[in-house]
Amino acid sequence: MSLRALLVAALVGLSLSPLAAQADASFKIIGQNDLRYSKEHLRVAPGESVTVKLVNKSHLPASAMAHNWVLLKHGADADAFDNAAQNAPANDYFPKARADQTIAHTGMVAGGKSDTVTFTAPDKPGDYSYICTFPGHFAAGMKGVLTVK
Ligand SMILES: [Cu+2]
Repeated sequence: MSLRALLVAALVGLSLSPLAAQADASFKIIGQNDLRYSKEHLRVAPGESVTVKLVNKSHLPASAMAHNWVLLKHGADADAFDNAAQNAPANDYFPKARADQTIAHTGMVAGGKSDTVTFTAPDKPGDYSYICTFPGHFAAGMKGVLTVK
């Protein structure tokens, strides 16, 4: 290999490595009939661009088994949020009045469908809860934790 080729190789390596370090975090989460997310723990870096794709693999009708993915801010009361969600069936069980307590959320996803949301991870390290607000799902354990570290 010539010196020139070595230099080119080194420059290509230098330009690619920062891109690799900045790669977005991307997660695919599946919901079915068992009222659990397939991933109950996600880990991301502070300020990182995060993409979550929620896939509903249930074969039941949407009125019986739909799912969403709602990421709450640190310190938000998940029980109170879920209670408010139950009073918002016309808005796909997403309580607009409490939108300021969320970081990101998908829409309500019917069986066989998916929805994807992209957001910026919080700068503050810590654990952030995510929940499904379809009636009864959070109470049954459809929840998880996104750790920023
Ligand atoms: Cu659900």
